[in-house]
Amino acid sequence: MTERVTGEVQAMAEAIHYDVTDGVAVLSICHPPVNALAWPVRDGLLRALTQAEVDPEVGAILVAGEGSTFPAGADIAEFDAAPKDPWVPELCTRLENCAKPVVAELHGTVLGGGFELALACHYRVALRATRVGLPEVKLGLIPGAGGTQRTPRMVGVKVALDMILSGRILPIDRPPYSTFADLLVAAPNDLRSAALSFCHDVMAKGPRPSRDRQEGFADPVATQTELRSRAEEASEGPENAPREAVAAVEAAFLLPFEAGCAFEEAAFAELVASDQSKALRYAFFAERRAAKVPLTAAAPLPRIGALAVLGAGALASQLVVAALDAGLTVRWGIADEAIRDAARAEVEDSLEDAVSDGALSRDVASASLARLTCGATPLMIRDADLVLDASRGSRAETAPDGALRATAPGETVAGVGLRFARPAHLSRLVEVLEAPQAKADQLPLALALVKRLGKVPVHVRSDGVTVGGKMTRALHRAADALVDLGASPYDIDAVLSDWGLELPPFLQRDATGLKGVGTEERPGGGRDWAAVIAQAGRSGRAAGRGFYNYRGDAGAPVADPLVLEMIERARGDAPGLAKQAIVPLMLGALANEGVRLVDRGIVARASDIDVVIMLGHQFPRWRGGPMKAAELHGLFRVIRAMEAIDHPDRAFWAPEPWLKAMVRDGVGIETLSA
Ligand code: T1G
Repeated sequence: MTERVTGEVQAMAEAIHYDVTDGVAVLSICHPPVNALAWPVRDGLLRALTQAEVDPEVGAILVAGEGSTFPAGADIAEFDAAPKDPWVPELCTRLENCAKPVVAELHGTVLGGGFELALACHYRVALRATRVGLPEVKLGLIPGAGGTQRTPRMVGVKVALDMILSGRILPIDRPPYSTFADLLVAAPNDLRSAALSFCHDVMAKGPRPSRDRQEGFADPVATQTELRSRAEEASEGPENAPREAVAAVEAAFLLPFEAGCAFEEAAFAELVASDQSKALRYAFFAERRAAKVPLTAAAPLPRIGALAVLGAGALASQLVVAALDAGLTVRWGIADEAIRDAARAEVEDSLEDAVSDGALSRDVASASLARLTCGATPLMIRDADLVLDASRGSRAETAPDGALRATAPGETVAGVGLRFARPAHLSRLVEVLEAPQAKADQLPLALALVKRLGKVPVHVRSDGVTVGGKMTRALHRAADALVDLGASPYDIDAVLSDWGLELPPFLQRDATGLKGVGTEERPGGGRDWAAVIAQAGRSGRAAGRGFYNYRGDAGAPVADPLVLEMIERARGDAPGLAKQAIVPLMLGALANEGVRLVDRGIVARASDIDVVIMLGHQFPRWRGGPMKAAELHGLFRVIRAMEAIDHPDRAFWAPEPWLKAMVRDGVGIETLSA
């Protein structure tokens, strides 16, 4: 008769269920939605482990996750507070030092600290569909619970650094990641019985600490070569975590395990306190906040299986690819048969390119194409769950009532419009524009479609002008004002490019084109320098010269002394502007504009603005977006910089009351919501 002792270990947090079956103590983690290793889980696990170690009935220990996944990592929200013992590394050490064999039962997405916990267990039994990864670098961190030490010992520095530097989520049932599993189980219903049976098999064998494994270091010469090249690569980028990750993995190769862990711990402590990691952790939650479908959804959201896309232009074609990538069935409505065939061929080519690049497997590409039907619009609409109209101008298709509109720049929406950042099949951002007269059920439907496409929706109360457009105009207005004050456009671009802007304002305006940007005099005062330059027949990059000259085939931008002369002539005397004022003034102007957008209820919260600018306007994610960057730079410094300049456009540069209130109250950008 199987002796079953079931119950909560005394004073153990609710997060761990403890059950002994046939001599195996099963420690089940229950902390939805992803079993993040929050303090209750860590505390409960430690207590349960202690209980299992002393229980004479127990010959082996099984650690498992309830619900959708084994732990998907440490609790990211906890990093902004002082660590609360036991911390994840301590837990890993306790698991690895356990005198009884410890087995991890893996399913779902086993990431970060969850993966490190699994490696600290002596053995791993995994569902074939399990995916693993070390995504800490996406948070400006490195694995901080032994991941940089145990992983290379098992799979070598190349695979370990591929995992750590890419942060990718990987299939455990494929080499080399299958090295992490001692047993792979195909059917979910068989996982527990297989894991329990494996526990019995290893009871006699005893523990096998991962830290004692050395197969990953079998070729020291190749290891050293790999480490050197990775160190060079990592030194080039602006982010610190990749550099620290390479150094920590090198420590694993050169130092004893404990010393390597101490190195990792010190590097982790420095990174977790850094502005880069604060910005990246903020970005993680900001995207999820933006994507929440409002609870006011009148009717339950429909299952979106078949999507009709109308139109034959580039956007429609990109939307078709995005929908196919998301696993949807696509019914592509194009009236003209010749255009239809050409459009389908274009999508086939796009998928073929993805297969050639290794981005898609042949099977996936074929399965996607099998889900694509092209035809006359009325026919394509008939069996679709939802219609997305991306048709344009003369080729506008007859969209049915209730169709969602994929809008183009400059287009005004009557109900709800989806403004996809381009290229729509690659970019993750969609600004969901809700005009005042939109019907109640359109917004939740639009948000649900964007999420179903695997993209990040940001809800914007506007009938056409996007948050991206408003913030870009604010950046240009600020950049022009700095030129009014005596700065050169080339210095402004250089300073902002060094700060991290991939496309600084004057290069950006050349790329977009300078024609028809408006009058030279700005309404609030100061000049629109793009209009001044355009007046001189310099219309931008496409014409070979704008603020810059564009040389050679690559069109490399080169500063032009004639432009500086033109500016000096038009500007006359100017007070002059120190280069170190450029960043705080740029951040001040953007933060001011962001506060106005929240104040007017155009967006629900400041972090939505950061999501738009990071995902759709090449703002460095490790800066967290303009609002977070202003906070990290120091709102007081930003406000002082704005108050210190004497520019005629006073309304634009006067610090918004909310910004001042945040400084006064010592609160962060996350608190800024409509
Ligand atoms: N911590 C806290 N909350 C988390 C979380 C985490 N690690 N992961 C997810 N959530 C929340 C998320 O905010 C959302 O909350 C809900 O769970 C569903 O998430 C020590 C230092 C696992 C692939 O980086 O990649 O371990 O909005 O919408 O699309 O070395 O979540 O419902 O309130 O994303 O199904 C490393 C991050 C941490 C994994 C699931 N781990 N998470 O995707 O759901 S650092 C990660 C994900 C670390 C160690 C280091 C994804 C997912 P809400 P979701 P999903």
